Order: sequence, then C-alpha cells, then structure tokens
Amino acid sequence: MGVVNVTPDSFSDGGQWFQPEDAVAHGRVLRQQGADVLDVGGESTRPGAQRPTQEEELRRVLPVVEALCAVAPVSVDTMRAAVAAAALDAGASLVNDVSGGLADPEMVPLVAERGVAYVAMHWRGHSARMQSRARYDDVVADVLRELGERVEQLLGAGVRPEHLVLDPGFGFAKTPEHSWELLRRLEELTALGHPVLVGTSRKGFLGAVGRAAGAERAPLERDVATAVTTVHAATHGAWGVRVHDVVATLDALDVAETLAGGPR
Ligand code: HH2
Repeated sequence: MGVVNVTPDSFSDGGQWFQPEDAVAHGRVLRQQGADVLDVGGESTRPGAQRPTQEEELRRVLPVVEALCAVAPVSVDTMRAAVAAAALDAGASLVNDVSGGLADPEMVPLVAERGVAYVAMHWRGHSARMQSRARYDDVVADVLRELGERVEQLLGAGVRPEHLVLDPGFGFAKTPEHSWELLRRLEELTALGHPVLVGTSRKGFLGAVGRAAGAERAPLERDVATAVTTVHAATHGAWGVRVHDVVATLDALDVAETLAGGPR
C-alpha cells in the first residue's frame, strides 16, 4: 500500500503532495513502482496534530481519489464516515480508519452497509492527546484485547469477516519500546484470524536506528530501516504493508524472497 498524503503537515512528507495535481502525480509514480493499493489521506495523525474540518478534508481528498481510481485500487485514510462515503462514491474500494470506528459513530454502520473492505487500527484517542495514553501492562495482550473488542463491534454491526483487516497502530499511543515489542510478536496478532496491515513506514521509533542515543534520523532518512521492518512483517504473517517508499520496500522483499529460495 503506497501512501499519498494530501496534507500540509504529515510527519513523514508533509506539504510535498498538498496540491491535488502533485498528489495525483505522486500516486501514479507509486503505482508504476509497484504499489498494489494507493492510500489517500487528508488528515495528519502525527502526535499533536490539529484536525482539519470535514469540508477541508473532503476538499483535499476527493479530487485525488477520483483521479487515482482510474490508476489503481484506492483506499481512503479517514476517521470520518462522511469522507469515507464520498470517497467510496468516487470509486475508492477500501476504507482505512486509524480509529477503528471509534472516532465517528457513523463509520461502522457505513462500512457494514457498503460491504467494503475496512482496515481497523488500534487507537486510543486523537493525536493531540494520544501519547499520554501509551500505558500498557503487556502491550501485545492489551492491543489484542482492544482490537478484539473492535472486531466484535464490527461483526455485530454486520461487517463481513472477510472484509476486515486489523492493524496494531505503530506509533499511535505507543512508545518506541511498545512498537518494537508489537513487531517482535507480530504473529500473536495474526492469530486473531484476520489479515494484518503493518504501518511502520518512517515512524518515530525508527528514528534512533543506527544512531547514538539522543540523535535522531529525520523521517525521510528512515526508509532503509522501514524496508527491514517490512521484510520482518512479510515473513511474520502480515497481509500488507503501508509504506512511503515503494521501491525500497519491493527491493527488500525481493531480496528476502530470493534468499528464502523463491523464484527470481
Ligand atoms: N499511519 C499513519 C497514517 N495512517 N493507517 C494505518 N492503517 N496504519 C498506520 O500505521 C498509519 C495509517 C501515519 O503515517 P503518515 O500518513 O505518513 O503520517 P501522517 O498521519 O502525519 O499524515
């Protein structure tokens, strides 16, 4: 899944693709590079981010979704049911909701009614406050339990099990150590029986990789570390990965597959 952020403030590439024509051109490139799905989002979820209004989110996302649907399957990265509905009407085929249906009470009924694929991510509140909620007894067990509650609500509302993808939410109400532990124990998440999406791309916990304590790599310098986490995800049961750098991702997966004895 290639990331198309139509935002001025994303932590990873904020402002680079804020103009719709730039976002569409970027989506086309990601598709040519081999992305199976293009994930279009109009709201940054970085820690401390302020939310755009619904009108502003629609204005950012809709023209890009419309144009990219002609190029690839498109998912819409939104917590708002009205934005998801408009994107589905414009041709999107998947809803990626980082709140797992908790941010907007209309989201779960919408997804059930439309019968579309839905990514439910583990979430503990909007970005402005989320890092204060990074407290767990056992992060994997707690995330599993909370995702299990989302699954129950979603299935109870009529979402078909085969439409449901789960995501542990790397960096969302997680310290770096929580994110590393979730990655190490990824196979416990796949045991829930649903496909698992992994979104580690350029996340803060990769910023310290290769550096002495205290020094940080900038988000754009985290693609090598991302490629390694991607290989780990793919070899530990993930269904998909959400990434900014599709070329590095596919090269890394190609190397891992070849080393494992697959065809070249
Ligand atoms: N991470 C981000 C956004 N959407 N969706 C899923 N399913 N999983 C994730 O881990 C995830 C996500 C954050 O990354 P990015 O879009 O690059 O940044 P921002 O939220 O600042 O736009």
